[in-house]
Amino acid sequence: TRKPRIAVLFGGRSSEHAVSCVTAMSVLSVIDPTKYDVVPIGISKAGQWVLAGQETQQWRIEAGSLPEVNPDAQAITLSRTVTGAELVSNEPGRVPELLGEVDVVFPLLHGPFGEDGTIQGLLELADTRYVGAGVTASAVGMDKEFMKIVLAAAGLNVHPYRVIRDRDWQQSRTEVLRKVAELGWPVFVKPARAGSSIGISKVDGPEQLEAAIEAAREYDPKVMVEAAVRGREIEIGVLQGKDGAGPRTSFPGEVIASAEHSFYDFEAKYLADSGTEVSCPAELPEPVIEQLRDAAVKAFDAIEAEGLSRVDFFYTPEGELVINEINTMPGFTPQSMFPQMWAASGMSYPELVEELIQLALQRKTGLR
Ligand code: G1L
Repeated sequence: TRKPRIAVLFGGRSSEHAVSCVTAMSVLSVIDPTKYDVVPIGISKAGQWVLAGQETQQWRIEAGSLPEVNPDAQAITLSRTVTGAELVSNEPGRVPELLGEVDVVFPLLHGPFGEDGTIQGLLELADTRYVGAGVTASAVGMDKEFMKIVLAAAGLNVHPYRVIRDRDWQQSRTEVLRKVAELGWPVFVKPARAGSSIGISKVDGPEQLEAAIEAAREYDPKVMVEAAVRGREIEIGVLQGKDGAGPRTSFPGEVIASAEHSFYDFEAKYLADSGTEVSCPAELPEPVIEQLRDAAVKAFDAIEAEGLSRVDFFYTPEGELVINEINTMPGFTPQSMFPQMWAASGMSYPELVEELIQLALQRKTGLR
């Protein structure tokens, strides 16, 4: 019997192309080659699919720096161009053909065309198993408005927000600004559907608001404005249960931001040694940990997530838990919060990757 073939899909037409490349390198380095055939498939920034080749030496990057990305390269560029890469296709028509030969896909793609359910839809159509959330959960997890609606409907404590749609911004700006001001200050202004922390600003008063909305609109015509919550940032990892059992939770971790970062930003989130610390298990009273685990499982089930999710909370000085978001595609290098929390809970990075592959292999394809 042949070994299961695992395709790692990375790169992609997103602002997090480089982060995805780094993550793929980490994942590829821990997949057991005696157990699986590994097929690294890169997607260039221009959207070309590229078979990246097996020589993992080429995947090494200089410590602490992001790989260079050549926007119009035929291949994905890491520290240098991946040589020997074969251009798979420019035409969507050949993509399912390629995927048909694969047992499980690791879709390490973020943002529009990756985390939003589109890749998952392509994989569903190709009857190909994959790691992580399905179409609906990916789409809901990507859209901060629908995420909040679903989480609130599940009885979770969501903090106040306003959504600014393109038409409202074009036609009733004064009204929009007035509604946002009702939230009080400061507020966080974010693109509603950009995966990372890109396009986000903290706004301390009305005079900075329009500029912040325009900045977010660079990434998405739909903008989410959230009331700031004072409190500790506590996150928790959720893994789908085995053999139909309920979801499992890690110990909660605490994000401790350094002085250089006004909040948990892009750099702090994805790069090692950039001034953010993870403390896991977070120092919290036992009943609060229980509440967190319970709320995280509720969130996971509410969006019908599969595989894995990181659920982020604020723990206020009054002892209240507010859910900030559920992320179906969390940062996933060994230094990222999600793997760190599982490591502190007794599951190493290689074990975590193996667990996700096993969960994906057990999935049904086709109608379900
Ligand atoms: F495949 C998984 F496991 F579902 C998965 C997919 C994507 C886990 C984590 C991620 N994360 C990312 O792709 C990223 C946050 C590195 C963006 Cl590129």
